[in-house]
Amino acid sequence: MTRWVLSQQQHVTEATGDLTLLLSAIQFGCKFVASKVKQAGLINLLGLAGKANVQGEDVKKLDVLANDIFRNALIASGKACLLVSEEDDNAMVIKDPEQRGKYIVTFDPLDGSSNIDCGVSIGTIFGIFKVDDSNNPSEKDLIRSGRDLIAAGYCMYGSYCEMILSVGNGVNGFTLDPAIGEFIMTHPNITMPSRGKIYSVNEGNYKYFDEPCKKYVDQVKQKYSARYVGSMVSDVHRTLLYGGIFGYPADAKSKRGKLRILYEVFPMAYLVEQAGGKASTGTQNALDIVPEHIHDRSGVWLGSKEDVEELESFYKQ
Ligand code: P6P
Repeated sequence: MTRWVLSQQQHVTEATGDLTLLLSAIQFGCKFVASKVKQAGLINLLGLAGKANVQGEDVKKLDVLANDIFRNALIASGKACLLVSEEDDNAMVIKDPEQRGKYIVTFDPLDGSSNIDCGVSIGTIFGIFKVDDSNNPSEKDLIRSGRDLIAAGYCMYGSYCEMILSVGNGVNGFTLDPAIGEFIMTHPNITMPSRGKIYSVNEGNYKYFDEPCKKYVDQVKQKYSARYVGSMVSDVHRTLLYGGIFGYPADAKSKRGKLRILYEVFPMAYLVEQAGGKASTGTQNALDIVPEHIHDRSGVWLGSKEDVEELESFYKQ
């Protein structure tokens, strides 16, 4: 993966190598977390950390460890100036000017953590923005649309550990070879089919869905299979590779949706669009959303272009 990132850097005349080093730090964090996820049951890392996060969700021990790992790796890279983590109430400005770079990293260090204790796949999701003035970064630098992303990716800790990454010209997948501790390219140039045969949504929330959503689900279940892991990284990874549609719509229970814009919706929408798919709230392209706060949420449907456009047609009607 490092060799591939370096090859991409060579295409960019004004490249300084900063993004390469930042991605190297993220790679390191993913390798470290992958190792701890595998050992969690053996070294007493399962279970609750005994606190709630800004989302009011129970924090698992692995959530805390993963957050510390990525925060330390990103600070040590010297290429970030502002960090936004699902686990931290406020954005973190890199204090030492000597350690400050020109990138903002938004990340969910361990998404799907409600699945940790039962061994279901979980993952890290990240997005990378550039700032104009890295001397005075603030949360205001994040009140911008997902169109400003310069890179995004996720790492899925599943039956195999896979890093999916885009730096703006397509999507590539890299599988961790634990024997050598390197991510090896196994899924070059991932391109989604224009339509799939799987729909993925938590139908336990059906009674809360709005009418267009209910009509879409009633229709799509007549022709597609249902798959829902309940871990966004796993559901998106399957959708990216197999096609189809994944959704976590805003509904009467979650009026702004459940997924967070900056470090779940934007990175996944960016990746899906880079792979030829689409991401939408139902009425707006997900990448065009502009959050008001760093932990703002949004409803989202993403996947094969024709499947998402079919969903959107129910809102148009
Ligand atoms: P529900 C995991 O907690 C998460 O944030 C995403 O990974 C996942 O897509 C969603 O919530 C699942 O939510 O309400 O279906 O359990």
